[in-house]
Amino acid sequence: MTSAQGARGRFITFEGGEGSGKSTQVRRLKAALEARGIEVVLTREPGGTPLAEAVRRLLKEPTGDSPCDRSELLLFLAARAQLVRTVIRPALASGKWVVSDRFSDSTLAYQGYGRGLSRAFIAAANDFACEGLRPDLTLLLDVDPAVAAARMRAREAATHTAADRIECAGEDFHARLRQGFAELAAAEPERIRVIDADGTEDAVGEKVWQSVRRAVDDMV
Ligand code: T5A
Repeated sequence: MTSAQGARGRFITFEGGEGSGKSTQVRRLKAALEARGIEVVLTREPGGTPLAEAVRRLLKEPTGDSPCDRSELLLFLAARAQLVRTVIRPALASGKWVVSDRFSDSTLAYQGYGRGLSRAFIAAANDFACEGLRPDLTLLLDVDPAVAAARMRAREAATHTAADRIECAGEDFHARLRQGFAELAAAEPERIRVIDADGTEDAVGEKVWQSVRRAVDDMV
């Protein structure tokens, strides 16, 4: 594992489609790392700063003016630039580990493979927004779409919420996303580890921990 551009902390991201269990595993990993004496900062995308949380609301809640694909891309990038500059880089520089629920691979998957915008442009724009920062390790939670859909329906029923604009994008869109994530992982197998996330929370958590453990052993 290479370090995040000279920073002492480590930067781990979770990626995957909706309902793959990222938020659940992010919380579990934080607890596991803290139990080993590692200070952890959790972030989520879009969000994680007041400005980025405001952008999240623009992207996820109805405004009466649905963003066009290019506008959507630029909003995700604006939120990321703020998060990297004000939260992630300072945390890494002070030796903390940062665990993020989504990061730049989501933009390549959703706005690139999903919406069909230029992936070369997105890669360059990601680099600009992140000032060159890249994750040390990315856990890609891959789940059967039917399993993910069942989890989302169960959550919506339990919390009396409805699917948001992007979650409603349709089966073709979500099939392109899954394929896109798989291609990103194949292109960078050292950084992106694919985790079969169809199992129970405990079973997935164990696979995540096995992927992270080597990095922890190197650090503590
Ligand atoms: N987006 C984001 C882009 O289009 N471009 C970008 O650049 C970025 C950064 C973000 C949206 O923005 C898009 C992607 C998204 O559409 P969000 O609300 O943050 O929106 O959505 P997600 O990141 O997809 O988060 P979700 O909460 O929808 O999915 P998670 O985090 O993968 O799943 P989680 O952990 O919340 O679990 C979902 C449900 O399943 C249960 C949980 O208890 C929960 O109820 N669950 C399990 N059940 C059984 N077995 C397991 N192993 C389970 N794991 C979790």
